[in-house]
Amino acid sequence: MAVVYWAPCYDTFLAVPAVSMASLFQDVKYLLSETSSERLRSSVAEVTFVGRSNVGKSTLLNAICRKDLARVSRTPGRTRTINVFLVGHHRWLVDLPGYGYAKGHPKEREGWGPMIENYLTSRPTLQMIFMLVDAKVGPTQLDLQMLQWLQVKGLPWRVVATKADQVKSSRTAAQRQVIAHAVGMLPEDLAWVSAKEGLGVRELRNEVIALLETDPAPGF
Ligand SMILES: Nc1nc2c(ncn2[C@@H]2O[C@H](COP(=O)(O)OP(=O)(O)O)[C@@H](O)[C@H]2O)c(=O)[nH]1
Ligand SMILES: [Mg+2]
Repeated sequence: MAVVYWAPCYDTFLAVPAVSMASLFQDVKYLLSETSSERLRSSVAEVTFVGRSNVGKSTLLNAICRKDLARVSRTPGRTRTINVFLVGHHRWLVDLPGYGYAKGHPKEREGWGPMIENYLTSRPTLQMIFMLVDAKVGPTQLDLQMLQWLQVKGLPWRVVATKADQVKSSRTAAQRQVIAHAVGMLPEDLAWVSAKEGLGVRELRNEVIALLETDPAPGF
């Protein structure tokens, strides 16, 4: 439940969350790594990031959190697990393994699908799946397959185009349009970010904060 404060200078009640997510976001901590979503406990709210390997996920997560979280997820064994970062009280940022990486290891790749799919379909408090695609390359076949799967499952998603600094400014509008069209979004709804140059990072951070500010379910 949000705590409702009476603000005398306003002519209405203001619902102010009991915790200030914006301030908690300054102290994001690594919480745990799991291979099975069944062993994950409940959260109040969580958002997750998916994308193919090398799309810039770790770099973007670091930029959003203003912290070197990637160091943790790069330690051996953790690149293929569900990595949970604690943003606030039972509020999570969830880093999923990159897909389409182990070209030569089909057996390993087989295992990632179910891990990712089970996680994505078993979290009632999952507020948003940020699906990262490379701004210059555009969505790959695998990206489009994942997106289609998210839509079939009725899961909340939003496409984030990464490494936008690699697209010439004269090409930006056209490339944005191409990607948006490919993923079935309006160009203005496509998040356009460059972790390297900081473009769009603050907006994305604010979006994550707003998503995680959800009130806990009764009895949580
Ligand atoms: N130019 C550019 N390169 C980036 C950006 N973000 C990440 N990279 C580079 O892309 C490569 C893969 O990034 P990483 O975050 O490890 O990708 P991940 O495998 O998806 O976690 C690295 O060499 C990064 O330096 C960006 O915004 N701009
Ligand atoms: Mg990574």
